[in-house]
Amino acid sequence: MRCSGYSNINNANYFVHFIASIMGLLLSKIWSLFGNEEHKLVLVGLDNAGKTTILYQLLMSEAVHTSPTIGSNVEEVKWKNFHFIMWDLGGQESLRSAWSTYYTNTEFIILVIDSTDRERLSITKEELYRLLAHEELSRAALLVYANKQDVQGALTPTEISHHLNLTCIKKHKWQIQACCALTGEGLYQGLEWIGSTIKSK
Ligand SMILES: Nc1nc2c(ncn2[C@@H]2O[C@H](COP(=O)(O)OP(=O)(O)OP(=O)(O)O)[C@@H](O)[C@H]2O)c(=O)[nH]1
Ligand SMILES: [Mg+2]
Repeated sequence: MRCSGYSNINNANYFVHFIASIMGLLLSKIWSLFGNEEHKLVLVGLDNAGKTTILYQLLMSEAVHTSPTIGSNVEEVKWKNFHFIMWDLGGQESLRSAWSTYYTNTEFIILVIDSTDRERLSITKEELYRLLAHEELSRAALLVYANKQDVQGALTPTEISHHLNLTCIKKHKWQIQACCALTGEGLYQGLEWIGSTIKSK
């Protein structure tokens, strides 16, 4: 009799824990639907790719005058129900070794590419695979912006995808999006993909 009483208490405990975890899940889903959850994104890419231009285009809907970033810029971007914390990292060679200090809790890597910079695509590729191998980015998804599509002769997303071997990336969700940071064209399609990736989690 005592044994069965003990097991009833145990069952009741399990039930309470089960209900509590379901409630927790529901609350976190509702919390994220109302845009209260922050999502950390890092913008990486070689110098002159257009990262800072993209960040301020998303923030202010205009093309700002930029100078090369030394260190980083960080801004909160609210879009639809999403609340993004966007870190824009300086892309000069001497600054790239510091990128990894920004990776903790990153949900999305945004790799910005100057689609006219054919010569340095192999360097971008090296940097891409180095960051994808980083432990702190093992769960991050990758959005590639093929920027500067307004310039004649710019590589297409398909060509860039081919050069970077994107189809070989299996451990990370990824997407490539053509864009022009000066006009903002294509930037929001990229955010749409990020939004749908968040919702599918
Ligand atoms: N034509 C064209 N120029 C662009 C575009 N996006 C950025 N630029 C220009 O490219 C130059 C570099 O842009 P930035 O945003 O400063 O580049 P960045 O990636 O932040 O560079 P670092 O801070 O050095 O890493 C600037 O002169 C921008 O105006 C674009 O879509 N089209
Ligand atoms: Mg910059």
